[in-house]
Amino acid sequence: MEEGVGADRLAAAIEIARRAGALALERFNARETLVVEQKRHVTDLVSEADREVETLIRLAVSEAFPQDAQLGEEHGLSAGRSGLIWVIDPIDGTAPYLNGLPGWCVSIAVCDEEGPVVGVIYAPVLDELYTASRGGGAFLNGEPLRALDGDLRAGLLGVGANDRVDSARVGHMLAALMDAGAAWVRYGSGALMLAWVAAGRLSGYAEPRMSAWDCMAGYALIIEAGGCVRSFPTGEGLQQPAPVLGACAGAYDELVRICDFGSSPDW
Ligand code: 2AM
Ligand code: CA
Repeated sequence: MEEGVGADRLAAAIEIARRAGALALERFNARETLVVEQKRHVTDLVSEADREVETLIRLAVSEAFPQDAQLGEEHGLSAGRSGLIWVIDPIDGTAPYLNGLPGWCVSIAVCDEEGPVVGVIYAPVLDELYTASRGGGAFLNGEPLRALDGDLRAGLLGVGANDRVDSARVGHMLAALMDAGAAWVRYGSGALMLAWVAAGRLSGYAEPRMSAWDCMAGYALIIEAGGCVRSFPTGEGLQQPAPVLGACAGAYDELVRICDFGSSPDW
């Protein structure tokens, strides 16, 4: 990658995430007027707002970086030729969003073959803007972030699970975490909970099956805040769901063992 590519994309991603967040917030404040579709489950929803916000983001990216590929939750893949791909979740935490809860965000990452180059997460209701670029550090509203210094029990642990994963296995994972003394919480937006790992608010975050748009921006933040992440497939693999695990360095290995994602292809 040529020098300065990340800096351009970071500045653009911040500006675009703020505009996308403002539109999402406007729709959130009038959410009773939104047309909502249930995809598979009461936690798997999509609204006009998700589609409209992703369209705003994609048009802005196409205008600024027409050579870059894009992959978004609602509008899929569009090819590029720069080796960089924008990975977009217009609203992560659609279920909290549509139920009037504050825990949702816009998540935008730019990735290359090695993983995330840039990550931006904007939570409009909380007025929190998380930003990171490879080698450039992670920040919350401009203040530097560090992951927790401690083990799994040094703070709360974020967890997530959706209706596509085996409920009995989720039960076993939660039981094993409790037996290990972990105090788990679920907030409904995987991206935002990954940002909270970077911010030292959570010791880690584990979810058996997530998509790239749910986790790549959060991963950029955790890596830059000194934490560890389970690598997500790149290239074609970016389009398939995979287990997600991000944690402070002192909790990571224990979480890998307890969650056992590596040997569980049937999650
Ligand atoms: P979303 O709100 O963008 O759909 C919560 O556990 C996390 O799982 C959120 O990041 C949520 O993202 C995601 N999620 C919800 N349903 C999902 C599904 N069926 N497959 C993959 N991820 C899902
Ligand atoms: Ca979404």
